[in-house]
Amino acid sequence: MRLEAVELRRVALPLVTPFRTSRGVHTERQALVVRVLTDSGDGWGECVAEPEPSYSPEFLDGALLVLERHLLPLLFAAGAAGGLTAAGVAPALAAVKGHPMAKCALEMAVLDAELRSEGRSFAERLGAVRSEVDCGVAVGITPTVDALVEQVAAYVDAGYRRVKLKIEPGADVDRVRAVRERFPELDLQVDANGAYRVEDIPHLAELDAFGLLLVEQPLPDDDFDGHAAVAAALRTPVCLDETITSARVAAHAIAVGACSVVNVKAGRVGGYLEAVRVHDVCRAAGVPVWCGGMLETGLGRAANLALAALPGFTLPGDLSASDRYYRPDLTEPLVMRGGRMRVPTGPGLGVAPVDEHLEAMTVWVRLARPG
Ligand code: NPG
Repeated sequence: MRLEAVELRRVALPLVTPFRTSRGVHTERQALVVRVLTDSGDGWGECVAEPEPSYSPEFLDGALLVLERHLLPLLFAAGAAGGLTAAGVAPALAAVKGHPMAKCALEMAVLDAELRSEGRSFAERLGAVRSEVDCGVAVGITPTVDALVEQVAAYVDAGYRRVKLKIEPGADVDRVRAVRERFPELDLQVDANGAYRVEDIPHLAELDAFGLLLVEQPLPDDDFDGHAAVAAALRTPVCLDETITSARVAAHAIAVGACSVVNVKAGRVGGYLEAVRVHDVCRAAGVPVWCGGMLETGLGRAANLALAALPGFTLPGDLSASDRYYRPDLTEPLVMRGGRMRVPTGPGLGVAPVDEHLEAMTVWVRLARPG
């Protein structure tokens, strides 16, 4: 393919329900939507970096700067004369260290363009083996325990098959106990986004009483030894999210006993092709994986549905229907039926922005050309 131009677009979508984590409150999702224009047609990508560098060092304005100043020149150098492939994007951008979410957005858009022109879906290309995936939902930290139980009840009524509770010191054991008492059979897990320290291990061990599927990222990103200590002390399986930045890191984390489950997010590891490699490494080691979410619009969520249909994704992901996040979504809504969502089968992502929604949600748009 020949790369002719890249459109960068800042979008803002109000969230249906404010979402609070140990890192702060989200009331709207701001994202960067990327469109690559090639001689074989267009492709769409989404950059999941948040406005603040609080999930990881990446943030939206930084992603924009690195895209415009560093990544797009490399991508144009690789593709303006032809020969651009999705598999070639990561090697072409490798001279820039870090910035996985910005890189993921470009690779996703090129992959979408490539697959649309071939008439193949993301699911087929990534190696999906299922046509539907189980839906999970992530519930933020609510002002009260009662409000939490109420929110969980609404999601259970809507048909979600597993619930993840955000926790932090001071909002953990009592909340999990309250939800467990009301829903004794519910598939339940917790996510700390690194809010605890090794000194908290005895406290974290109290979570063992509630039959959780897993505890996600209890300690800071770089604490492999600490996570291995948590894993040794708790019966509840330890899952890693922020720590896992590549397939190589996943292999290391597993080897040192830091986790027995992995959350896979394409943005965190630099693209959907690396996300497949994380899946492959984990599967070879017998470690189950599930698909994480970053409040994606319908674009990123469609790609996540394809990823979550791979054979090693044996746990439900943070994959919820469009109406749990946005009304309307950027794309046609992705809907849940019987607690499951269909994996898109159309060419590329199988979804595209609805023009009218895209216009309404656009904050600004810029077009970059080679040279
Ligand atoms: O359903 O997309 C979703 C949200 C799942 O809790 C979720 N994501 O820490 O994993 C996380 C959290 C997140 C949200 C991370 C936004 C980064 C941005």
